[in-house]
Amino acid sequence: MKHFKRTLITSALPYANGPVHIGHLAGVYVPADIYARFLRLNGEEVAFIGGSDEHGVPITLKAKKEGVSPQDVVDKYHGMIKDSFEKFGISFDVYSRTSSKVHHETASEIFRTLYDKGAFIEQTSEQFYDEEANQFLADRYITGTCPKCNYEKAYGDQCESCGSTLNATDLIDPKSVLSGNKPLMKQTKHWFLPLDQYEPWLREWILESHKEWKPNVYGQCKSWIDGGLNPRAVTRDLDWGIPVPVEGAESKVLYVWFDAPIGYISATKEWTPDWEKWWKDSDTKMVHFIGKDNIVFHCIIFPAVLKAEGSYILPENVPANEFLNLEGDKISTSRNWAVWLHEYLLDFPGKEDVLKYTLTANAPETKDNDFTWKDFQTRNNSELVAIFGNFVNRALVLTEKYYDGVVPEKGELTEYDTQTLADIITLKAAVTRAIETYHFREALKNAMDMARLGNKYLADMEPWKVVKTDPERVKTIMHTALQITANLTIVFEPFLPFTTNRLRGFLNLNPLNWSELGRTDLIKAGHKINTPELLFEKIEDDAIQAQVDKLLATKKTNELEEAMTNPAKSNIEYEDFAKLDIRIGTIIAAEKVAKTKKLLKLTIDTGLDKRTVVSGIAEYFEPEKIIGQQVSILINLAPKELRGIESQGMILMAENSDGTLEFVTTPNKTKEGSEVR
Ligand code: B3M
Ligand code: ZN
Repeated sequence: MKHFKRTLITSALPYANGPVHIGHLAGVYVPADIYARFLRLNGEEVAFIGGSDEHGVPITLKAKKEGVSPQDVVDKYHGMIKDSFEKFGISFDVYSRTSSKVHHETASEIFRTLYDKGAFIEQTSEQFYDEEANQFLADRYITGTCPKCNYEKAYGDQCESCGSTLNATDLIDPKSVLSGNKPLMKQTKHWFLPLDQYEPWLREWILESHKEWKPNVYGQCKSWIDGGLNPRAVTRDLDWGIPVPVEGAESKVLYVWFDAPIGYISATKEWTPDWEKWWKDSDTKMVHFIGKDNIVFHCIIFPAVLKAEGSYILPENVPANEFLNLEGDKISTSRNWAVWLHEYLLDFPGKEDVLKYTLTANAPETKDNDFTWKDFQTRNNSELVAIFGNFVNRALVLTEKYYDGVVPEKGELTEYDTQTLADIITLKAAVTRAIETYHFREALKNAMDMARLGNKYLADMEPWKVVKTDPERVKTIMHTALQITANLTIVFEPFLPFTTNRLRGFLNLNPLNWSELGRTDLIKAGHKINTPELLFEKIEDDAIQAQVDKLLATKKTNELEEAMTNPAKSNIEYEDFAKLDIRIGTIIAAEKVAKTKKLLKLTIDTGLDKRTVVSGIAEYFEPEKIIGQQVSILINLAPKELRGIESQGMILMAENSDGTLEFVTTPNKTKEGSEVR
């Protein structure tokens, strides 16, 4: 393996169109932060880069919706995001933003270099255009029906219901988000990066030379490459973004995914005048931390840009994570289905590390994972409090009690003592290997095993009993327990930096390096420790219930909104309405249709006849309970056979937002056969 002189860590730039949530932390920032802190503890030269992605259509749409300028939107959220990251202790060396001057210049320059080299192809194509708004429509400005699943609110680039990637021209019945009109097709010129030309190189660079990449990342790259790469437009017709620095490109901007990764470079420039050694020296190891939806941009498109430019290094690894779900549902900013970091900070002050612990212990490293508040509580109460906290507390309190807080001299070690101390070194090796290979979950588990080791050591040694019979032996036990405690301040430093800082305060110790992890003389006899406090506290049921209730309320609101926004159907003529023959009838018999969940076979007195109707209401009504119920029945609907029964008509039902059903009828009893019109 090549040895690098320094490591450049980038973390995906979150869109400044909303606050950040636990999915962001779990997928990108927590693992990146662990990695950065670990390398720094090892004395390595590290640059940890972050920033806000302030371009792109979601931001312009948000601005439109709120009636403010895009700059207002990004100013607001950039501030919020930066603040949340700071409070969670994400240790960026620089956190920048893509609306900065340096970034505009850097991205323009790179575009211009590629343009001058002839790296782009110019193509005129037909794009959707909104005549009323007088502008071309980006994919996100077009909605319509998904051709794959019939979801009616799919976007021009993606269907959020079935997850398919779409082209705006695939949508059935496309509409402009701006005016609601059907958009026209109009010609426009754009610049494309001919990714197809990079295919042989990408095949070699990724598929041959980076077989060590995570299977989810390697697999996605392989399927993109095997599927055939197409030229990709790197400019857009839009009025928010970086102007295309070419004549004849008025009212065009760089595609957000062209400029955003360049944001890593711009941020480095803002951080240090010596930025080139980070980006152009093959002794720098570059690692991109991202979520799985960003893989193609970081493994294929951005590397192709860097390769075309010619003077930049390429990523050494891209340890992308899968997604974190929340209580069984996909996290969604627009549906407010998320745990927002700024809200967590208010609800659980001082518990930043607890969330980070839970998110790492349950990180979506190899598959999508679920965050539940119950699991959060269990991780805190049964792991942090019951194991880590309990051990540390015992070690410190007993030292205080027996020796007034002065570390005792050790005597001769037993085999058990020696083995315990040796286990620390074994665990150190395991944590190190896991972090170096981006297995942060496993690394944390091994770190926790060190706390378990301490907890078990004290439980087995029972100094509180031995003190009565052999006080000399207790000195050795406590001396050993304190060495384990001191080692915990190192091994947890990458994961729980606020906690290790407090623990060092209790122990009256200075920060130590990773190389010192495993030593058995970190804390010397005669050293005075401080009066201990609790390292973690229990989280009670009511605090958890409050969070669950908050999510339930969100769910209710969403369902209601969806029901309200059920769009009206288009107008019809009175003649069409008059064709419906709706009467009041009474249910006189009802039974379940065998082998179905939803169907009831009803006999209805319509005033004209008694007829059979098969109705999909069995999930909501028991057959016995609806005898005598009056209904509205459409009697001239063409008969239809359902499960071998001929259904003659249809009864009308109203659907509540939660999917439950109500009969549509009159407030007073009405004679069967009365017409509804
Ligand atoms: N803003 C997309 C995202 O948040 C995008 C990442 C840019 S990284 C250069 O998923
Ligand atoms: Zn769909």
